[in-house]
Amino acid sequence: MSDRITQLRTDFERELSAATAEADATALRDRWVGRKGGLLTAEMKTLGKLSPEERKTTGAELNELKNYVESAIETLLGEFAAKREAEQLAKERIDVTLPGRRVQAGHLHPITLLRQKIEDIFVSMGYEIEDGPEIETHFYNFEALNIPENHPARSPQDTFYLAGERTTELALRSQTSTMQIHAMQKRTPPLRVAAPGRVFRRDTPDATHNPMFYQVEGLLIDRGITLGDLKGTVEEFVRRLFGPDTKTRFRPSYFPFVEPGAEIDYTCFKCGGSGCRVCKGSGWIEMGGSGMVHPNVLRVVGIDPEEFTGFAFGLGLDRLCALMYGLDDIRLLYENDVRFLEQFR
Ligand code: FA5
Repeated sequence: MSDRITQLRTDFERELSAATAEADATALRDRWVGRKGGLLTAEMKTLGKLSPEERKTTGAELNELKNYVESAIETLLGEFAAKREAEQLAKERIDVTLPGRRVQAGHLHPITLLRQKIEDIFVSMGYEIEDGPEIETHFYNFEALNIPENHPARSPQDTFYLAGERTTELALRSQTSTMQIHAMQKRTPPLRVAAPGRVFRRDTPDATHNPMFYQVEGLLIDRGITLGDLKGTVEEFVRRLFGPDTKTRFRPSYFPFVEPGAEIDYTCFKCGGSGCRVCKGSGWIEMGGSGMVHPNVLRVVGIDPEEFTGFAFGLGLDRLCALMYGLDDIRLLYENDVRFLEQFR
């Protein structure tokens, strides 16, 4: 073998062992066997200058070297490609034995849980559950409920009017008592209806007040209904909701749509009756209003007050919820703090 070819081979092998990256291998290929400017390609071109005898042996040796160079570079490129593929696979590897990530499922709001419980109690006592509008006309908000023109409840300081003006016909209902009218318009007595829903008032928020809160209205109309039936029903309702130990009391009060009227209190959810900041020292918390349906209200919906009497009551759900879950502030219910809500899962 000619010295020249031996030298070329040695040079190539040194460069080959120095190639540590895929780019080195491709550069090596261009440098040695590239179609343009490849070292061996150029060497081939010099064969023409040799004698026919020399050309034969040197040509064969050169060819052999070229094949060797090509296959060595091919092998090296193959090794780099395999390495690249293995790295990619390692990156994409999934450990199927790892524990899964738990998807957090939603759950019902405490007010909804209480509402469902209350609906169940009313249904078991023979009441139909009814839903109604949150935006009402003057007729349902005031007139039909026997609320006189100059009553404070009509004032924009208490009621949210839709255009912010008292003269507007439409307002957000400030009590579920509007549902008494809807219920009686749809049915003929005897009837029993319970209507839970949202109500709105311009109240300053504190531990027992929120501008948006929930009430449930109960209404029963039949022949010969008395105040005793009202008391018995409310007491039974509270016992079924909170157990036999919860005490209620009735205080005479005025609501234009009942006569007589009474406020219903129950033992304070915070102190249990001894007196605290939440119940302002009295030991009692106001749960709702009640009374015997006013004859004027019955007449508005075409029921003869000489033949039928009935009672109605409206309870605040937020305060019932506070009692049930031992909350010391009803505003917690509307802050949407997940740490609070998660406890009702
Ligand atoms: C009424 O709303 C009458 N409609 C109740 C009624 C119905 C009387 C049927 C007669 C016959 P009152 O304004 O007192 O009554 O409200 C009833 C209850 O709602 C209150 O006892 C209280 O538990 C709750 N409540 C009132 N204002 C708020 C408020 N801002 N935030 C949370 N709860 C409230």
